[in-house]
Order: sequence, then structure tokens, then C-alpha cells
Amino acid sequence: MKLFIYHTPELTPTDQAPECAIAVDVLRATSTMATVLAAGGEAVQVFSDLDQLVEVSEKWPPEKRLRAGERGGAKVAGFELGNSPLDCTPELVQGRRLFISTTNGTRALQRIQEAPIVLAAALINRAAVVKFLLEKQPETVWIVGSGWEGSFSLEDTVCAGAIAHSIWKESHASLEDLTGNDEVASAIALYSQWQNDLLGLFHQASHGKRLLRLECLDDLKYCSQTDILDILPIQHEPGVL
Ligand code: 3SL
Repeated sequence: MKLFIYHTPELTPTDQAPECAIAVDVLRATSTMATVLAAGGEAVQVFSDLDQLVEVSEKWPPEKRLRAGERGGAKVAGFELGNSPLDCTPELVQGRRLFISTTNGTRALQRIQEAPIVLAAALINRAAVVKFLLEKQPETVWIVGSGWEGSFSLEDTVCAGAIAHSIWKESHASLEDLTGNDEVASAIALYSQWQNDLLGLFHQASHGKRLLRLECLDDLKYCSQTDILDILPIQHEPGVL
């Protein structure tokens, strides 16, 4: 298995495709998706375009759907949910499909959706993703941070590093054998430095600060936990996990 980490979807090569591609948006889209599926959601369907989300979800029975929309960290008017994983309780999401559009996370998933295997990862479901990769042993794996409107996000890269670090330790492969690009070693170093204070790292991150201004400290606390959900968000058809 060769791991490649890309800090943003825009940095992924357009002339190559991996066997497995993983979207990471720790704050907060992929944390929310993992939470919904772990809480019994029927599926998560992602959209970059809000109008398209409304059009497709209209065809779904109202009692079987939930609409989640976020722009700039805030909830989109008229949708039941924004993008807080803490709102996704089993009572609310059980048996329902989440139709979701967010600023960066859903765009990252759409960018990689042609790969044979597509996953969504966050810190909270890191172990489930690593277990799958170690069992499946895909030849090439891209871990793609969602970033923020095309630029680097500290929290996505630390999560990519957490995944790479765990694969490295559990597979007993050499770092050299595992590493596909330089970003892998730097993401592992970032994770190694901050693994005991991921919430502290979020406080340093520009999107962490943005969410704190929106009074989302509890979301930061929740998303900074590792390996608390045994759930593998895996794409079944393009855009549907
Ligand atoms: O950019 C995104 O996709 C979101 O996860 C951002 S937010 O955390 O909901 O503000």
C-alpha cells in the first residue's frame, strides 16, 4: 500500500486515479457524516450545489429525509440542520437519508467520487478506516483534506497524519515503503506532535477559530476525539455513502 496525502482537493493529480480515495473534513463535514451513519442514518448523499440538493431530496418522502446545509460555518436557511454532528442524534436520524451540502467537505468528496473505493474519514472514526485499509490493502490510497476554499487546513492534515501513523505502526511496513509523497511524513510529524492535545491544535487552526467565533466549542471538543465511532462511511454509488 502506498499512501499519498493531499492538503486540498485542488492538489490531487488530474491524470491519475488511486484505488482508494479518502475525503477528510474533520471540522466538520466528515465528522457529521460518520456520526449520522453511526446513529442509524439510512445513507448520506452529498451535493456541492444547494439547488440540486433541494431538487433531488424533494423526490424523497419527507419523513425519510433530512436536509443539512452549511455555508461559511452557518446553517443554510430553510434546512433542518446545519453541519453540527451534535445535532445528529439517533432519535432524529434513524432510518433517514441525510442530504448534505457544505462549503468544502462535500466538494472534496465529489472531487474523488470516481475512485473505485471512496471513504469519508475523521478523527472520530479513524480506527475503522485504518482497519478497512489494513484488511483490503489497496495498492494506492489518497487521503484528501478538504481545506478551506482551496487553502490548507491544519485539522484535516493532522487527521491524515493520524491515519497514516496508525497504518505505519499497525502494518509494520517501513515509512519509506508506505510513503507516496512528502506530505505523508510531514502529516505524521504534525500528528505525533499534537496527538495528546488535538483540541489545542483546533484552537490554533483558522477554521477552529472561525467555529469558536460561531460558539461551536462543543463541536470542536467532539470532533477532536479519536476512534470513538466504529463506522466506515463508504461510497455505494457516486455521491452516496
Ligand atoms: O467546509 C465544510 O465543508 C464544513 O465542514 C465547514 S463547517 O465546519 O461546517 O463550518
